Amino acid sequence: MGLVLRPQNKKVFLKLKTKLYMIHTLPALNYDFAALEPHIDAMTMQIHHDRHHQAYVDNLNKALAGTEGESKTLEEIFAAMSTYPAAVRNNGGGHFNHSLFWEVLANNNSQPSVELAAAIDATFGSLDALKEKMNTAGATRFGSGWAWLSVAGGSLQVSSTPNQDNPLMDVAEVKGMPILGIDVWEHAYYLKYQNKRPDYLKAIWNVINWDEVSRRYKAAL
Ligand code: MN3
Repeated sequence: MGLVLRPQNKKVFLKLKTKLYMIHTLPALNYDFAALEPHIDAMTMQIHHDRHHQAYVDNLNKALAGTEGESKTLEEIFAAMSTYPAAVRNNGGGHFNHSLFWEVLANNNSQPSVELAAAIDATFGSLDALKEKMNTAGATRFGSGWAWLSVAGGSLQVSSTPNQDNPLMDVAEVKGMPILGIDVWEHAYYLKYQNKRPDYLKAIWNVINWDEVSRRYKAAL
């Protein structure tokens, strides 16, 4: 009998511990769900934030419960990503990537800072050339993933990652500090754009928060 009861007691203990150590939480949006209309529709924003992002947060907390990863920041986890289970990679990436995504979007008609604009011109030729390069990276990512603008060694670079990977992970082909990420999962655009990912990628440039991307660029140098 004792052998039967002991695992049950342990299960209760772990459940309590899980509740105590749940550290990751869903960040609130800085704007209304409809703020990015007509380029990104309100229902997509609501489902994307309240359901998809919430699920990444919940599943990350579950995956980390009772492990040493509970005491680590996401950046620390990403640096040793290859040593963690897939659930931490997928949901930790999902939480981080979406937290960044919401902040680099806004309907504020912003432009890159003088410094960022100069770096974009020097690296890609022009802002339009950067947009084209990011759109190609996003459009050619098979299945689900992200297109990234990141900084490494003071230089700008464009890349894409599968699933919820990002350039901070040790498993990324192109590593760096992400300053702009574009979600190319179907859940990011399907209600309005259906299968037309390139149309979504074209439209999203109308709602990029260049003030935030410029701030992140400065911080990443
Ligand atoms: Mn998403």
